[in-house]
Amino acid sequence: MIATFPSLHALFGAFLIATIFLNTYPEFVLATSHHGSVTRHYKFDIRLVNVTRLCHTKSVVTVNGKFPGPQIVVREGDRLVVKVVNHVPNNISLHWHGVRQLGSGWSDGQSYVYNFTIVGQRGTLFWHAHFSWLRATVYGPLILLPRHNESYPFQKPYKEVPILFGEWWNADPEAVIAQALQTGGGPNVSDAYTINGLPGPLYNCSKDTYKLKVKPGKTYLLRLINAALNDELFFSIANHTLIIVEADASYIKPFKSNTILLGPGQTTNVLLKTKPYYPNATFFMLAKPYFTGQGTFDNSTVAASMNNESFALPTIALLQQHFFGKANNGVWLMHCHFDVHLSWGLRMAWIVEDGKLPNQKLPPPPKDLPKC
Ligand SMILES: [Cu+2]
Repeated sequence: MIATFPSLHALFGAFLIATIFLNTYPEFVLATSHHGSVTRHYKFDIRLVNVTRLCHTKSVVTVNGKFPGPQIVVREGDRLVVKVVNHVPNNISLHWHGVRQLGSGWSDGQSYVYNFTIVGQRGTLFWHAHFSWLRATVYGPLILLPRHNESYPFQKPYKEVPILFGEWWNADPEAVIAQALQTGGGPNVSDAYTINGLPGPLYNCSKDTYKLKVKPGKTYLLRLINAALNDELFFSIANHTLIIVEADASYIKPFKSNTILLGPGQTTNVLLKTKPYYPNATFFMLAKPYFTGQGTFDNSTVAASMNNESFALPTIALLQQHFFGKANNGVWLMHCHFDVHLSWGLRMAWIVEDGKLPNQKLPPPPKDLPKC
């Protein structure tokens, strides 16, 4: 829900909306500068916390007790060091979704100190748990600002606001997928979609709505992240047109749309221009799933797989050699970002071998890499 306030009240509202300051988060430990490039240190404690939605209270896995998780803010060219300490019984690993990880393939999907540099990317990405269905609650924004001396290739926004879409199960998502795998059927669908962790007013017994208070006649940059597990989502704001300026941490040629569709794992930046003067108006901000099938059990879907007999892993990475020529070697998991499909096995590994040039060789594993 979005509320437009006349300017007098707007000052108050401005304090309530999420804004981006680099040094104000408890999980942000310190930034050190070396030859102009900055290393930003974060500390992530994986903890169980009680969360109540739709009148159901349950213990959920979180980072630093937050649901959704804390946001990370870096600039292009920065090095990011995240120390992850796991205090819960579940295994966990974190995936830095969309980060190219050039030469830092070791820093993805392990549980230890992640250490990588943001190269040639700016925009919005996100991080999430990459173990079982834990990403239902373990996720947060990964905001890549342009370098210090660079500006956006579009109108400078008055404020920037992360908008995360998610799914809430009243039951434990780990139990939901465990039961589905046992029976062979589709997992129970979630009980609500959420915006910034809150289900909004359209669900039974829902007490929490995300409200973005805005000033009239200003331009806001909304950083949209579809962190839902199993659904493509349509998003729109009543009576407003969005200007899409970035997708998956790449600038794009801007275009206008009233509605956008985001698949799970996709991120995009949109500009929202608020109405000039609209006292006490509220506009709904809505996310709705794209849905064509019937029911959750479908044999042909269950059988879907990328590692069937018609496909064999190449021994050399032909695509890499032909099209990229960049050093991004290592072993990469490619998978559908619908978690239910991932659970059913829709995944494969890409092996990108070392090239001849020095920057095409994977460095040895860091000393602190956990042993199996
Ligand atoms: Cu992902």
